[in-house]
Amino acid sequence: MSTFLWGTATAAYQIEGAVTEDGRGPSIWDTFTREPGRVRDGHTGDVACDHYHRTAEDIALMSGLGVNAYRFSISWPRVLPAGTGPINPRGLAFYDRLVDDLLAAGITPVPTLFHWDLPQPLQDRGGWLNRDTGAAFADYATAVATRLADRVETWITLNEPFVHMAFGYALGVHAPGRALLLDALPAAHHQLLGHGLATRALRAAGAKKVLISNNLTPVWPASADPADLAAADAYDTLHNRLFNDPVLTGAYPDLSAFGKDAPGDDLDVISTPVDGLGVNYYNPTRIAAPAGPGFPFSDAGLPGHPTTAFGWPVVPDGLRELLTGLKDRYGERLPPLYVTENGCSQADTVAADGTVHDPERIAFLDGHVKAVQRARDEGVDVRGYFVWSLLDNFEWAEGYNQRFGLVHVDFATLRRTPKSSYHWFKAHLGQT
Ligand code: PNW
Repeated sequence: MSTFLWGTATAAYQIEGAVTEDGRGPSIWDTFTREPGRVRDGHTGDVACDHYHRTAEDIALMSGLGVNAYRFSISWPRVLPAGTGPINPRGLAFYDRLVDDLLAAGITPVPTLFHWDLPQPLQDRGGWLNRDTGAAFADYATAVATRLADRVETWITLNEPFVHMAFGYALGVHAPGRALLLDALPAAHHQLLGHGLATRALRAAGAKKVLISNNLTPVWPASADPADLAAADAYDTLHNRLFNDPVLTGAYPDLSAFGKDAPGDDLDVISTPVDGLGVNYYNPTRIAAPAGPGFPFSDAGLPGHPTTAFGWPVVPDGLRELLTGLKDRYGERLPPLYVTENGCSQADTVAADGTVHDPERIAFLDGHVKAVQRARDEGVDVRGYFVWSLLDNFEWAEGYNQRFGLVHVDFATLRRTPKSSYHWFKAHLGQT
């Protein structure tokens, strides 16, 4: 049995800052954050947590926490400033050092290759609406793995292709800010194609384990009314099955509820076997029949549960339900599962005595870690759990206004202060 991975997760644009340093090229988030009205309070990732200059301090925080793994993302425009073409040696060297420093601290590095920061030059050619972006992604994967796969065993291709398609291309609330509604579906297909091509490229360069991280949600119909049941099925198809089925079964789900055919073929590439499925879980979704024209469902909200500062309902058993539901749906085809993100936003401040108290986060983590344990007791092969996030960071369209960290960051001084949840997590690690 391999060691259970206990870790924290971050993403490059959310923590690194240093956006023009050492030859990094622009990403779509550099562009998007500069457009008025896109991000709350006009915040950008220009400085973020300044992790680029503070990796030693941040690794020490992880050592102090006692985790054995760290999920971070690699900034594509740091490694390939034009998206394709020549490697930027200083960009790649940053991750090379990070990997060495993590290993020296006894922490297993788990890099994600794409956490939404597409090089702007690729967006200028259509981004993920352009099939060529899939091939460019595989070339980038080759460049990174050729350098790091001698020390990095486990890789994640994409982070949450659903959110990138839905928020970035369908609704326009994330970069690149396109509001194409269901015409965004090619962005799903080309991300999945990129995933499959990158999986092959990673293996060819020596990677031992390849995962994809999908954000998944149990879908609860608002009632037993057939219209609500059909709407819930449609939502489940779009959010969960569109990104799991092609990878795990080699077939797209039926999209006729959306009036759409499968967004492409390439299923032999997309279904290249993976060694694990990364599961990012935040909450279940309650769905009712559509309220008007547009999508064939509506979000019915989930009253009667505590909520996070983001307003997201807190339903720990939803994680057990999700994990066991994956086993029920995919059976023998389901690879080992890794919870690659789970966490909550809470508004915390540093008290006069220098401490940060976040009891809601402790309750959240306690409930969800126990839910993972129940899923394992029910026979689901879960091999890791990563808290989102190590640090308070740039929360996309919310800027710095939502805090997900085990460690508080004062964005004026960049001072890090471990919260009470950090001390709680340290004391409870390994109890699953
Ligand atoms: C994830 N939703 O995004 C991302 O992977 C992280 O970068 C992010 O900071 C974290 O969760 C917290 O938001 C999500 O609306 C964004 O369902 C939106 C949703 C879920 C996850």
